[in-house]
Amino acid sequence: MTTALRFSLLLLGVSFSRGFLNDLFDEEEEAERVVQASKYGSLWPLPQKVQLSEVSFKLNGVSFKISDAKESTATPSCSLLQDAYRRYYEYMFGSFKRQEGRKSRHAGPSDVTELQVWITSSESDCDSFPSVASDESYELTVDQPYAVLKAPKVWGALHGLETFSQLVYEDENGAKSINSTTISDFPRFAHRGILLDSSRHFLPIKVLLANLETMAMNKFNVFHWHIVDDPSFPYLSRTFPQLSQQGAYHPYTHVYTPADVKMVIEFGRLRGIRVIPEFDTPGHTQSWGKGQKDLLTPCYSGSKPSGTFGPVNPILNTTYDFMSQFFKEVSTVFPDAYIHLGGDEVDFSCWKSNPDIQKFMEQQGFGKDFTKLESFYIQKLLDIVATSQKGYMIWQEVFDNGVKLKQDTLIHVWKGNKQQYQSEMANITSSGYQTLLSTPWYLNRISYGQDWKGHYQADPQDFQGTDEQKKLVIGGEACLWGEYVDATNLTPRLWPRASAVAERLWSAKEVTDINDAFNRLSVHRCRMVERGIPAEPLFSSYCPREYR
Ligand code: CP6
Repeated sequence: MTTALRFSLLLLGVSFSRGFLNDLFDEEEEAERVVQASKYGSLWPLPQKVQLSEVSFKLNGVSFKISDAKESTATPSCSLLQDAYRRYYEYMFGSFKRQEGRKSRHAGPSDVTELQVWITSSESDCDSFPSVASDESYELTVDQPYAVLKAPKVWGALHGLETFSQLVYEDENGAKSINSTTISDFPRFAHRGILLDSSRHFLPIKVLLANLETMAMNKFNVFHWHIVDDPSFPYLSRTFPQLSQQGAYHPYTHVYTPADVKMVIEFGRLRGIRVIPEFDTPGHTQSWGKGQKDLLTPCYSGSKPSGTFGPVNPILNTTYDFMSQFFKEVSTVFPDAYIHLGGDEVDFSCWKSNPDIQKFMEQQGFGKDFTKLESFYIQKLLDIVATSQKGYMIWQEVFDNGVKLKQDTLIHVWKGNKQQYQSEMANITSSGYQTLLSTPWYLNRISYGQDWKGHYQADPQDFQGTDEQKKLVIGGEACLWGEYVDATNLTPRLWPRASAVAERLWSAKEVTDINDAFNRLSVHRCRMVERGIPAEPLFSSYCPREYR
């Protein structure tokens, strides 16, 4: 049988079960080779509880409405919801509108004519920022004449709209259809993030927004913005404009102005996505030194300064004055309750070479242990940031070095092989700290073949520990470090590989069937393509509407 035939069957979506297909085609083919219909259609990430029926309804693009339910606590002035209704209407009927054949059709008795969105909690959160504690749950009932989407808060409604749009398919005549369905859904983990690095290469706002849009399609809820690093400093600081004037790749074209940053934050908020900036110190700060005199440690060659600079200079009061002012600004520009403070990969060789640092080490009784100096710096930085009422995230080294941390500190695991990251997660949680995993999800690393399967199989709670410890794992992040990534290749490198991480972090722990995942993800990827996102293919196949 031809791939084309299989695919047209696939497009019939949820109305065909696996059993039906197997009866028709007696030989079971390998999932790597041919896309087959999943009984869950193209739902991605898979909701917690799904009841699908074979009863199908038509949707009429002319008359179909998404509207607030009468009882909803969200008002018509909630532009977050109104914008989302418009977006999802466009995704469901946008390309359909331009096709012929449905103009003459009037709503029939078998139509779903409306999706009613019912916010049930007294506070809809319409004008709030999402947080780690936000309720993202929703319940969706598709029936005729109405489908009903119930959610305590707008955040669940956003996810439910995405799910509803994923249930829509075209029948054999190209008519938009949806099956009678009941879904009850909520995330397994509260923190589901993507890290993008805008320092190795400047990432235009357009690319950042397209990524946020795609994150929403995959129910990700945190954009970890690794905004500055050694190579460039594109963040335009109002307090210290010389940082980007001197440290950006270009002082006007390769910077994020306050207006740009605001736009990214609001675009994310409207999709239920938090924006957590990372200002990584004391290492990874070469670009900071260009616009801020005396911030970095002068390295020595013998008894003379060599002209090069190392990590932030931890022995000067001016360093901490600068950090106080800088993070005061950052904590007002970014509304999220958390800031990522980095603290990874500090190279001690420059500190070792500097006689003033050597003297300071002696005075403090640090001996030759430079992790003590690093901890001294981080300790002071954490105290500074804590005064601005923010929580902090830090890379695992800070914990490894024994820095005293506030109990609500989030420790981000990024290093090592599987065994190493598992024992790190066990250590962190047995000390009572919350943690996040990234080690298995370095999507900047590429290899030939279907590496999404490895990403899909990693589980952040897979380590030795009590239930109490497992509860301290609040999620994970897929990372796309920027050394080899700019606007030309970011989207296909990230998607749909990050989608594998999305399902691991959203769906129930038991959702591990790799063949079913392949079938659903293949169609989900085609949906992203149809929505204008150049997501790369999983394997040989084609999409009903190819990327143009
Ligand atoms: N930049 C910063 C990086 C990395 C880290 N921090 C990194 C390390 C190893 C790999 C990829 C990225 N480029 N600031 C580590 C958290 Cl494989």
